[in-house]
Amino acid sequence: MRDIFDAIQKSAKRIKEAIDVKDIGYSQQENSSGETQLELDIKCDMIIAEELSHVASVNTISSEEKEHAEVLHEKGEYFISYDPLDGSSLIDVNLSVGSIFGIYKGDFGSQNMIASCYVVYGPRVEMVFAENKVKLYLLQAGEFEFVKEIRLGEKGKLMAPGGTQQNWPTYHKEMIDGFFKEGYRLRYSGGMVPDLHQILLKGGGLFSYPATSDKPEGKLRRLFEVFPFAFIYEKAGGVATDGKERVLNLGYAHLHDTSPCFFGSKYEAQRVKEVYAKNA
Ligand code: FBP
Repeated sequence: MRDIFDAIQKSAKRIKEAIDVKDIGYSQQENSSGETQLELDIKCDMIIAEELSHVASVNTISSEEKEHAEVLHEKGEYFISYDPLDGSSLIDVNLSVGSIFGIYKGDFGSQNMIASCYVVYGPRVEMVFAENKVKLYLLQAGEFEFVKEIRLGEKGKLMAPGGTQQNWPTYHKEMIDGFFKEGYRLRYSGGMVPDLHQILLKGGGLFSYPATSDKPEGKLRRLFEVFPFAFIYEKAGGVATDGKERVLNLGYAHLHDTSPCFFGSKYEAQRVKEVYAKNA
């Protein structure tokens, strides 16, 4: 695992350098979700694939930016899914973006997940790595230094409601409005990594990206985004659900499958489960 951790750190430093290079625009290619790829998406994908290719324990990798998985070392025991530059469309307005990694043993799948990690590229570069504990690292003078262990409170103050509101189910809108009536503060940038990082570091709240009329299976991808954050939120003492069941009990049929998702402290997640049990 140490060699994977080191490869992710090397990737993060190289991606930060790539982000700082100006004039990287849109390529003419599309990813598996039909989204036009930034040249930066492709470059960051290549950086991670290259760094992981040097790690003998990595059997197979799967990227949000590529249709198919890629076998690197047939004798390796770890399978790694990653979103190389989540929220990349925010680069041109200078908002924070991130890289997300899911680490699985023996094969992909929530039941095989043994660690997960994300890097947030903002005013500072920070990394959160979760195995049994959730640990925060800060990039300082070219090295990631351990800062602290992260734990969520039972209840928070922040609300990050994703998706287009006009396409939310009525009961979902009423639930979100109810939280705001309780005094929750809106914190949503459109970047999954910084939005979830903020809730983790500020002690709690709720991030939601529900099933909507335009995205009935949700938008966020199970292997590349939802499972890794579910693992981190649970290890930090929080909850990750699709509204009906635990995210880490979900399977997947195709690498790019999506899922509605809610990540938060226990108090907020309980409300989600109650509302969705009655309505969904
Ligand atoms: P990409 O992987 O294409 O960047 O999309 C993912 C994402 O940008 C997440 O980072 C974010 O949580 C979500 O989409 C925002 O979606 P919306 O703009 O529909 O709220």
